[in-house]
Amino acid sequence: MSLAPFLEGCRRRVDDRLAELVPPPGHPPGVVTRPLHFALTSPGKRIRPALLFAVGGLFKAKDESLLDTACAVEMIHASSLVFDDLPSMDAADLRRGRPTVHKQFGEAMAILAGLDLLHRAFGVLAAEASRRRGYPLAEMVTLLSGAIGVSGVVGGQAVDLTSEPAGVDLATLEFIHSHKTGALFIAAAEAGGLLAGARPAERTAIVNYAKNLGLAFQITDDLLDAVGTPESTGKTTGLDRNKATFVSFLGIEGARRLAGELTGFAEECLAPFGDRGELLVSLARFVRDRSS
Ligand code: GRG
Repeated sequence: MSLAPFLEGCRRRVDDRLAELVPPPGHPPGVVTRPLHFALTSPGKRIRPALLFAVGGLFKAKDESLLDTACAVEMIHASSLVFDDLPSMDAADLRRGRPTVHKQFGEAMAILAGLDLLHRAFGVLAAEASRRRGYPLAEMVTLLSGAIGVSGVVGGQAVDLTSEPAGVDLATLEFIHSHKTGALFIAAAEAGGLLAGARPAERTAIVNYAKNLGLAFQITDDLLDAVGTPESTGKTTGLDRNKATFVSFLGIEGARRLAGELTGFAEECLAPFGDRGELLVSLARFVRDRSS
């Protein structure tokens, strides 16, 4: 299958299911269900669920066996965006072409909605395990909670927020990005492999692919912050102006080159899968070339 219809199909399936997994916006207490609904159902790319589907599909898992886990990953991602946009973090006003959750609903309700989403994700996994015999709940919770915590997204974000730009070297920058962004890409890919029963060597290849992909994704994010506009990206741009980024280290062309190299490495990790890896190759190229 070519990438565009695959991404569109994933997005549609995930959007439909996400809307079922949260209470409708009018559900009491509306003060928090409205921001919760808004944060989750606003139009994101759903690339982490797509990665999970693509990896699961590589090992012949059926889409319906992947869907709720993919939605849980998207809930974790959506909660991280709500927190990231807060005044104490990135202080962003625009996300997915709309005002950020705290701008629209206030900081306290944004925090509460983010907390609901984060915990709801694990409730979704538990519900899935009670429906599906053999669902690897313990491994999945270990995988996703590890990706979120201090050894993953939270750790990367903490170093990012507390580092003085002048004191950040390339190794620190790679640490920040591979944790705050890469960890959830890796977990999404591993979750697909786990659900599909991939063998250990296959899972290692997939993790190496996702490491390169996640880092490339953050570099293209840095590029979009530097050269994109709020209209083209749907979010506040220029937020990184006083931060150390791959663009500030390498310049626009250098950052583009590095994103290209990393997606090339990601593709090399797929060699053991031959033609079956084509969709994941296309996904890597999409990440390299994306404009939003
Ligand atoms: C609750 C997991 C969790 C963490 C709390 C706030 C925080 C600690 C970490 C911030 C992590 C973060 C938001 C990193 C940036 C990742 C990134 C490049 C986001 C943009 O992702 P896209 O482009 O967004 O996939 P859409 O809108 O398409 O979903």
